[in-house]
Amino acid sequence: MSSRIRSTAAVAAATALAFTLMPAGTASAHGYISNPPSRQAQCAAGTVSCGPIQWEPQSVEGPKGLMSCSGGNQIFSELDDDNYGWDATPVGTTATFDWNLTAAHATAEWEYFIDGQLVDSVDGGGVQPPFNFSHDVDLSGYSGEQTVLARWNVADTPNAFYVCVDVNIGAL
Ligand SMILES: [Cu+2]
Repeated sequence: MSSRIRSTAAVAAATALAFTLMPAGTASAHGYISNPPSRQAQCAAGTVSCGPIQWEPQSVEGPKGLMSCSGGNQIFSELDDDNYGWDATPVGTTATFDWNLTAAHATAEWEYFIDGQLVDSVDGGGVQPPFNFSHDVDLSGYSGEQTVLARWNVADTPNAFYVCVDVNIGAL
């Protein structure tokens, strides 16, 4: 076997291993909140100028349990910057969050936080959600400009998807 063929075989083996390590059915297929426009939705719409997140707003995936808008992904680090120029969408004391999925992962639950405090939790029942759905979240304990951190906890992987949405509560 020539060394060239050997190295090709090694690359093929490494590629096969990488795919084995990925959760089933991933690639770049997941989901995010499209409205009110989340930080990654604003990147995708060109409302603000962003790095690679503009091409894949659905891909903010990280280990469960983080409280970070980027899900710990350094390549999406602008999502963690509260002073990046995000639009804060006026909402009432209840806001409707519209999710847009590109893969309907079986879901443990969705969680909504403000300032690290759990505001609402929606049970996913461990089943696949529809590709588009909405949650009405009671924000009446808060007012003014706030950042809502949503976590979508996948039922059958160790991971979650992270979405931050800037809102102006009570302004609508
Ligand atoms: Cu996915």
